[in-house]
Amino acid sequence: GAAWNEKPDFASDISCELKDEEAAKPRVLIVDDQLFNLKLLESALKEDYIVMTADNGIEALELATGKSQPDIILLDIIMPVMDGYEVCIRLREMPETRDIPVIFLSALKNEKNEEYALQLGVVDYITKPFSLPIIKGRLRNHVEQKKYRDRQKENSYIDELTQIANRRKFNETVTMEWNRARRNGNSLSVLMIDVDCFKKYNDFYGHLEGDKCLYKIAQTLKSNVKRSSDLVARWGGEEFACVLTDTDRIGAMLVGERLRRAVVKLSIPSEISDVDRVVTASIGVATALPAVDNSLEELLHKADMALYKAKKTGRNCVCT
Ligand code: GH3
Ligand code: MG
Ligand code: MG
Ligand code: MG
Repeated sequence: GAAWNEKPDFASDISCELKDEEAAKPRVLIVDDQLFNLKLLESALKEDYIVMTADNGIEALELATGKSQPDIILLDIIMPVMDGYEVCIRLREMPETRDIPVIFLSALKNEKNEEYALQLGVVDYITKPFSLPIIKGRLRNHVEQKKYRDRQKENSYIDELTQIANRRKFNETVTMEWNRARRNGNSLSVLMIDVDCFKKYNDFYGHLEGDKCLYKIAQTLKSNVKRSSDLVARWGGEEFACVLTDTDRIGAMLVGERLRRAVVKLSIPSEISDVDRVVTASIGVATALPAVDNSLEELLHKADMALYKAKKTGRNCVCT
C-alpha cells in the first residue's frame, strides 16, 4: 500500500514528464548589457531553449562555470567592465568552458572586429540589428554540432571492460572540480581503491573470471556514490579512483567505508581470500582545501600513500 507521505501517482508522472522535456532542451546563455536585447532574445528563444541571461561579463563567466553549463553562448562585444572579447578569452582558457561554442552578437560591423573574433575561436559572428529567424537557425545548427561532439566525447570517457568512467574522464573531472573547489573555498576528497590480492585471484580463477570480478566491483562502486557530482573511474588494472566534491576528510572516510563494505557485500567467492573467502578491496583517502593546499598532484599522491598504508595495515580497510 501507499505510504502516508507518498505523492499520488499522477502527480509524480506529470512532474517526471516535465522534467524530461526540460532536460532535453538545450541551454543557451545570452550575454548583453542592454536589457532590451536580453528580453527580446529570451522571449524568442525560451520555447526551444532553457534560457540563462547575464548583463555583464563577470556574471556570464560565473554561469558558464556553474553546475548547469550552457550548451551555447550568445555574446555581446561592447559591454562595460569586461567586454565580450575578454569573456571569450577566459572561456577558452578554462578546460570546463573551452568547448562551449560562442556566437558573437555585435553592433561592430567592420572586418577587423570580425577577424579578431574568429581568431578567438568563436563559431559565428552575427551583427546587430539581427534577424531572429537567422539567429534561431544558426543557434540550432551549432547546438546540433555541439551535441554530436558531446556524444563522441562521452564515448571516449568510458572504460571498455567495466563500463564506468575511464582515467581520461577522471583526470578531466578532478581537474575541473579542483578548480571549482578553489574558487568556492570547498574541500575536495579523492579515494584510491585497489582490489586485494588480485594477482592470486587471476592465477586461481583465470583472467576471464578476473574480468567479471572487476566489472562487478566497478558497477558496485559506481552505484554506491550518491551525489551526481561524485565520480568513480577505473584508474587502471584493478585500481579505481573516486573524486568527492565538497567533501571533508570525515565525509570521505565514511564514503570509503561504505565502498569497502559494498565490495565485501558483493560476496564474490574467493578461495584465496582470508576475509570470509570473498573478494575485498583496500582504500586510501586524501582531502585538500584547494585554496590553501595548492597542488592536485599532491592530493593524488597522498591518496596513493594512504592506499599503500591500507595495504600494509592488512588490506580490506580504509586509511587516510
Ligand atoms: P595487492 O593486494 O597488494 O593489491 O595485490 P595484487 O595482487 O592485487 O596487486 P598486483 O599489483 O601485484 O597485481 C594486480 C593484478 O591485477 C595483476 C593483474 O593480473 C591483475 N589485473 C590488472 N588488470 C586486469 C584486468 O583488466 N583483468 C584481469 N583479469 N586482471 C587484471
Ligand atoms: Mg553591448
Ligand atoms: Mg594495484
Ligand atoms: Mg591489488
